[in-house]
Amino acid sequence: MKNTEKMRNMKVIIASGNAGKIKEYRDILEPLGWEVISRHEAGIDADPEETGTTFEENALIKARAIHDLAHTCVIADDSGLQVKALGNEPGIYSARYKGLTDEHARRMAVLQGLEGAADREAQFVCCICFMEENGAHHLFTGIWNGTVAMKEEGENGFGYDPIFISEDSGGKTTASLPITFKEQYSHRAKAVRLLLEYLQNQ
Ligand code: ITT
Repeated sequence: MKNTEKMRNMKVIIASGNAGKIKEYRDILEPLGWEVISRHEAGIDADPEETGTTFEENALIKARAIHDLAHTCVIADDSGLQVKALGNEPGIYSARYKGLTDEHARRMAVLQGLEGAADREAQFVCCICFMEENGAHHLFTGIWNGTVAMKEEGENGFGYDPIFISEDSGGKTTASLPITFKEQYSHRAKAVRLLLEYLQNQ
């Protein structure tokens, strides 16, 4: 089978419990003909502990845990916001920053941490671990540079989108822009593009 044909018939489980991430993978991959199945839809309720110290390690942990149960192609995603003036925090702890369970509270913690800071530089990082049916894995990382806004703005997206202003957004927070903007420019879109390039060249 030709690669282009194979690429149109991919079936993959997204090893994530994050509805925002899963939606973004669907929005990018389904128009390409991929069958995108969430962990939940696959009937898997494993939520592996993220014991790694890097995005790459955690992405691999998540991919392997789901692959061990499903034995099929898996995409796992470890991602987060690194804020320079906060020593690159929240980073790999973005989903549990300061032990806070609420997304709004975590955004406020970042904004408070930056009170009075001149440097609001930040970047979103997304590491994808693509695990093949045979268990071989490949890592792809996308980075999206920007700054942290002075306050929350916008309703779209998830997580830190209401406080992230990417360098290519004309000064608007990601959450204020149409969803299609992220599909094209985000850290996740960049990592997916690297994955697609890899598959295309196999
Ligand atoms: P899974 O591990 O089940 O995939 P999670 O939300 O716990 O879900 P991570 O450990 O990778 O995933 O944490 C990622 C966090 O980083 C996420 O919860 C958001 O707070 C933030 N984040 C990542 N990508 C983001 C994006 O595109 N927009 C806004 N926030 C994002």
